[in-house]
Amino acid sequence: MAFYKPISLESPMPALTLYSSPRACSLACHIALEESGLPFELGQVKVREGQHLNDTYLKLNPWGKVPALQIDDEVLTEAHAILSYIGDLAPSDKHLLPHDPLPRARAHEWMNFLSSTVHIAFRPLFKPHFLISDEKLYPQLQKVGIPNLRKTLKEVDHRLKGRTWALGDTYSVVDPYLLVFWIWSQRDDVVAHVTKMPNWRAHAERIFERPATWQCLNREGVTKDNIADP
Ligand SMILES: N[C@@H](CCC(=O)N[C@@H](CS)C(=O)NCC(=O)O)C(=O)O
Repeated sequence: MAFYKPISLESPMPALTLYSSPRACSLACHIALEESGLPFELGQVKVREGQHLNDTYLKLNPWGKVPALQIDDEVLTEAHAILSYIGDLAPSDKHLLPHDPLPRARAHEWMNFLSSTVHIAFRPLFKPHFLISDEKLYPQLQKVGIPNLRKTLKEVDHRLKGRTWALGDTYSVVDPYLLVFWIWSQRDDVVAHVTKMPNWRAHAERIFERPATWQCLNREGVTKDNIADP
């Protein structure tokens, strides 16, 4: 039972440019592209320097967020959508996104959980100004937000129990997406707020052993020395 139509060998490979910012959620797409072996270019958009709001980038992605993937003359946004696209475009022997319905749905279950719940759970710590204007209320926000973050991250750890990779035995586009939030959870300003997550730690250690991971981190200017910087 195959619902997946392989991309024809005759169809030309699209030109791909990924716009990514160091340590941002776009890192997942960067690593997935590197793992896929597909040719791509990297456009660096340093969010901390406000480059996501400059005219050139806003012309490409008026939403002003990373990641964005330029595919020939189209632009695709949202990490979940870009990872799915990379998984489908990658050579099938890479197995970056399952083809069969249930494992494929599991991949989407993970990616949706990561984008809609895990990513957002960091907001009270990282971007309180997106949620409330009065700085005096930040401690109130964090009083609720930090336990929620802790619980959400613990849930990720729980879901990884007994698994080598997010989907079981095979590395997929979900795994580098998990790595992004692991790195965030180990930031100097976060780590004290979260509990031990042994399953997720072991998962992250496995990803750090893959050459593509450090190739991408280093390409974005992230090293072992600065990986936990806020
Ligand atoms: N829902 C989007 C979220 C994208 C997003 O918020 N990206 C952050 C970096 S992790 C960003 O561009 N931030 C710029 C800003 O805060 O305005 C996705 O999953 O791709």
